[in-house]
Amino acid sequence: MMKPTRGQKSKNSPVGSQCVLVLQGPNLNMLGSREPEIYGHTTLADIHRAMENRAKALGVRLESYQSNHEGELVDRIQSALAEDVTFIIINPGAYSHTSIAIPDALKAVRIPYIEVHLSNIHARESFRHHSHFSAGAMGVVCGLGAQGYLLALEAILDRLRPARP
Ligand code: CA2
Repeated sequence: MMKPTRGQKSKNSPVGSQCVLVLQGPNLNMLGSREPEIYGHTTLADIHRAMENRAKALGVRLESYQSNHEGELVDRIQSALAEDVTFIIINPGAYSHTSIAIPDALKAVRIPYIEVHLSNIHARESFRHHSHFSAGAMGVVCGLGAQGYLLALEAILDRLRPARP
């Protein structure tokens, strides 16, 4: 039998033992207080609360982490290995367009991730059109505001549900 790769637990793993890590990049701590015309009025705490409620209802653990520093995000991804994180949801913020170290860490730990952007990066300045995270992502959600995080979580929860006999 093939061993499941990291992040893809065997069909027999109980849903309740699984953990989703939500990573937020630089400046996203200001969400809801600045530039609401681009990023909306919802705060990071609101987003995490809504995600936590949804995950809890299905017995899935959710961990959230925001940092303004590239190395700290790399460290957090590396720590996820020891914590048996099953999936990652990440909005890398401006690091989407500049970082090699963070996507390298995601590749190294082999934990599947979904990339989320509040705004439609393709409808903005050309330097935002390319993300170093997209090619390695399970999926990308962009332009749907705070709802994007919940949609990403829903896709993950769907994949965690035990297969029907
Ligand atoms: O649309 C997104 O989610 C972005 O990842 C947000 C980044 C931006 O650099 C990316 O191109 C697209 C910026 C995050 C800044 O967040 C703020 C939130 C509130 C007020 C000011 C900045």
